[in-house]
Amino acid sequence: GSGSNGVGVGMVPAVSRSAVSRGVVVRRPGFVEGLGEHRAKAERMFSLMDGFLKNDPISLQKDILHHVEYTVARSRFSFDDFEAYQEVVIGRVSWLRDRDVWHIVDQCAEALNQLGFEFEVVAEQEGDAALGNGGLARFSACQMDSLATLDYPAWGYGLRYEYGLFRQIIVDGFQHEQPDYWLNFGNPWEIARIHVTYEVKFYGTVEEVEMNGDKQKIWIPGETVEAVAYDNPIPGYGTRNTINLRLWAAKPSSKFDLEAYNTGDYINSVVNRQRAETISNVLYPDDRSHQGKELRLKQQYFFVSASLQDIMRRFKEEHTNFDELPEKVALHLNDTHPSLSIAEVMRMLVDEEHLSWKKAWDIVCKIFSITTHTMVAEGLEKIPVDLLGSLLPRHLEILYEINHHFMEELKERIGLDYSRLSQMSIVEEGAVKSIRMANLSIVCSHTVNGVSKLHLETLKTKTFKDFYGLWPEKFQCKTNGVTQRRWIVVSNPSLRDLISKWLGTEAWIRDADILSGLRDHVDNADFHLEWKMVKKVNKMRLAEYIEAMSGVKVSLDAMFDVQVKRIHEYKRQLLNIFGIIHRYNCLKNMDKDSRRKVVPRVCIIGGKAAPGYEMAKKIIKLCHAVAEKINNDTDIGDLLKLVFIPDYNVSVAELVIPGADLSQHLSTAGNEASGTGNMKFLMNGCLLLATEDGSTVEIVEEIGADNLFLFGAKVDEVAELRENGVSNLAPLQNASPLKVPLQFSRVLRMVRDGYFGHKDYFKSLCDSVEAANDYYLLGTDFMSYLEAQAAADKTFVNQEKWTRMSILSVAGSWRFSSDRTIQDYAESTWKINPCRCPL
Ligand code: GPU
Repeated sequence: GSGSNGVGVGMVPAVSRSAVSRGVVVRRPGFVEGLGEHRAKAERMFSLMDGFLKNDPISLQKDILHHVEYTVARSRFSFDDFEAYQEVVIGRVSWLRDRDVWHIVDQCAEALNQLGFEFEVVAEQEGDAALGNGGLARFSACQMDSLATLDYPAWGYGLRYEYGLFRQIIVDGFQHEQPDYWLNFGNPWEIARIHVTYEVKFYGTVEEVEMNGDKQKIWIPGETVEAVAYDNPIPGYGTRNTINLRLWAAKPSSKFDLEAYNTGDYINSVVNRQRAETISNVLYPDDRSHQGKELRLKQQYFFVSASLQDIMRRFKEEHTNFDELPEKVALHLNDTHPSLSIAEVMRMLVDEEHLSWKKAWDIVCKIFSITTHTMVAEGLEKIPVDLLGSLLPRHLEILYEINHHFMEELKERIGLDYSRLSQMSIVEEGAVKSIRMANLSIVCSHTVNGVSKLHLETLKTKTFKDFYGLWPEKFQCKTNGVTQRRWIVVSNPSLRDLISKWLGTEAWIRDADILSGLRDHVDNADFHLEWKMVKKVNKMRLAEYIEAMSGVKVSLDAMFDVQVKRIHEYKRQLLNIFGIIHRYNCLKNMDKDSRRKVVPRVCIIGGKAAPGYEMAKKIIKLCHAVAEKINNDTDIGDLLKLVFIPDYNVSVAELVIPGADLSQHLSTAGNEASGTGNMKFLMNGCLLLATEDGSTVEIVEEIGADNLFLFGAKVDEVAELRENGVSNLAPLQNASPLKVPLQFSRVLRMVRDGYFGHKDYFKSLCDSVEAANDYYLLGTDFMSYLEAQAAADKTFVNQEKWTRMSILSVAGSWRFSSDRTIQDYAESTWKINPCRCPL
């Protein structure tokens, strides 16, 4: 389901179009340092490759035909587009041979066209690798792209899920989930490293043994599975640097358990062994909070254990002294999901390498850093002690010991303040005793990063206030970013060409700062004309897709208004839908003359709901119910359309984002840690209608408040508004003395009374925003929201002003390139330098 992604898609690895989750691990200082012999060999190979492996169309054709004949033996059979796609990838972009993959796109296109294939069609054969849920995972993919392009010697690690994020299908307006068996026809990008395998152990007991006169704990595990490495190349742009995303698949251990096979129950033994594979089978589809599930914990440890064995093996190949570990290895935890790594490295150093606890702890504290991606404390990961103790008994002991030392240190620093001690403890007492993974990570990491200024401020003053008091220097801000290679170059080729033409260079593709140069042309009439043409082309592409998906014909003169992201109450898709119902009411009450002045709108909503998240699923159904009413009202015609785009994923995003005029980011202030969708729309010249939340605050800093449409309560007003329904801070611009404006009550009543059908089904949804329960302040923010919408309408009529704002948005997006984010991480968190490969 890659949609029509335009030129270029096929040559970019699946993984960089994907959403990958989990940790990013960085190795310093990298590449071939200290490997004189290897370096000489590599250089010789590179120079031979330059001679043999040419990238002209004829050589490429030879390659493709070679593979058709000798790899898949298909020359005598039908050889279709999908196979052509696979062959091009396997034959040409295998990463050991690639040099600057991005620059052979045109040659590949020509080679394929001469063989009778259409390049665009071949490129579309590639589907998404949906190895993550939402913003967190896609941010990892952008980071990998930037790490490669900026020549950093980094490795990414994750799980090779056989089932990625579910496919969303809509039946009668309800979401249904279907498995995404994405590896069905193989994945030509990956290289199975069948010899890179590690044993990962679970369960069992801990025993104390005598060793050289000392007592030593050892773990006698009860179950062993094998982790097999699958490598996915991430080529940088304009560089030979290709980094590796190593994904682990679980396989039954190759060791035979003689006992099991001798009991005579051969069939069952085999079946049981096979169960090991389930560990990496499926991605958990809720994009936060999956607490207390054994399989989830197994996945986390499987991932952590295999990755750390791999990292330690590489370290030990060249070094014998663990004092050097912090010089050579930096481990970055992408949220707390891989934070068992801390206990695992301690176990490796103390139990296996026989370092003293103190020495091991000193080393561990120098290699870990973490980024947290959530605002709300309730979202922080906890692991029940019972579960952990049964699956990883030795790790639980280690965690208790880490906590013991930490508590001793803390008592010395803050005294016997028991309430504070218990809040900061890594172990949470209570009904379900559990391990607080965030506290563990903060204690052990040398740096704790927030993903926007606002997020960091919340971490410092609320979520981790006590830790900030203890270690203020640990807390840093690394505002998120997105890669312009994916979000402009690949997904918006018309804009790419226009930008390059007016800047007179393609250098912005590697150096986003240059984009700010667009400001020089902001008043040029010719530029405006071409700018509007590009948007039109992208809107046509999107309109065709909408018609194909939903049967709804939309007018290109309408404002395309988009909200696409995971469905969450805090992201307030419901506010959007209520706004649409209000707009519908207004239209219905207008006379013909007034209607003529209305700006037509196409409202587009897309996003997946976690399968068990009921409110989110009801929001999807409500969207369809409202769409049915509005879209079939002949009275309304083109003035208002509502479409839900099913199965929102990266491929769909590549189509939708360039085609949007306006995009909505409606989270109640203080809830979205950063947000990255806002940056993608910004890069595509789409105006934002947004609350002052997460990274939007910094977008405002960069482009100015008059170049987007802001609304809603500010972060420091939210608590008071929740309490009392009023704010005693600077009076809200549009504050209404009533907590709930009439317009809001009217819309709510319509839904309650069954105007859109399904009265009973929507009841709990309505209850959740009723004045007494309205935790996310939909009622409070409603008038302000409508005013921002009205401002957007008014501006859209003035196309010159709109185009100016659009240009200034793209110009200001330079600051939200993930290249800037990664450079900041490299310099101030990981302390690594680029290692440019010989060209
Ligand atoms: N995010 Br924690 C997710 O998508 N899923 C999660 O489980 C967690 C965070 C997002 C944040 O919601 C978003 O604000 C942020 O931009 C993104 O991570 C990357 O930092």
